[in-house]
Amino acid sequence: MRQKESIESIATVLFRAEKEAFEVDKFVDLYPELDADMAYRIQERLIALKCKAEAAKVTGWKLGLTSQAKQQMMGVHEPVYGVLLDSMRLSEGNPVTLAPFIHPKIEPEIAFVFHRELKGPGVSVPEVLAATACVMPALEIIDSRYRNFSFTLADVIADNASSSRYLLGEVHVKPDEIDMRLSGMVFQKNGKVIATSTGASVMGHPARAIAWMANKLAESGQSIRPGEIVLSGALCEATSIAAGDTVTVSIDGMGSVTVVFTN
Ligand code: OOG
Ligand code: MG
Repeated sequence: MRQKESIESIATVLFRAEKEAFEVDKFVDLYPELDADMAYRIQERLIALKCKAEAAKVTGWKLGLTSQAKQQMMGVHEPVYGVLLDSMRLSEGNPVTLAPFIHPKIEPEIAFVFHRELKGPGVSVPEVLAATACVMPALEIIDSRYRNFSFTLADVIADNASSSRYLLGEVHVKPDEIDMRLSGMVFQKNGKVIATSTGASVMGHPARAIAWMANKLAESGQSIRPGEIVLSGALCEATSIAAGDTVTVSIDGMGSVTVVFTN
């Protein structure tokens, strides 16, 4: 009983923190029973609250902390997943106001779109690739609701893996047209290269992150459904953003995506 109440109150605080753009302290200190399983239940409640308030629909999933760079930066040792809603998607070409965010950062990812259901357990990399309609470069804006982006694995899961917004590139590549491990990535802010990486930085192959998630989702009877979008997790560390910044990710064979930020 107490756990159900804790789930409800943590989900409500995280929902309000995003809506009203305030920071909260991580919850593990207050709720010692908060583990990854409980955190995914909080995430489900949080998504239900957001869907209701924003009349939003689930459009896919995001992976987080799938590269060593990100795991080290955040001090965790395994990936996490979160839910994507239609209300989180931005389109390229429109300047993005920083007004709704707390302390946003941006990171380059590879997005997968599925034409077939992917249901674990036992999903492998070739199965992920066979179920993939296309891949494209993506930029994810993350905005942890926790003070200074300071959280444990359970905290970040509860907070829907710091999700905020995302943009997709327009070039759609079939997965058998490229070797995604070798896809070179250039991440630029205001014309300057701030990081370079390759697809292999995501768990050796971005599709391995997707397989991990499909198998993890199976534990709660869920799957990746046809038409859904999945973000692979960042290929390098996230960078902070300020008004006036222009950020671009370019990936070999996949084109690029650019976003401009305003006040
Ligand atoms: C957690 C979200 C991580 C990624 O791509 O690794 C994430 C965070 O860093 O706040 O979205
Ligand atoms: Mg991300």
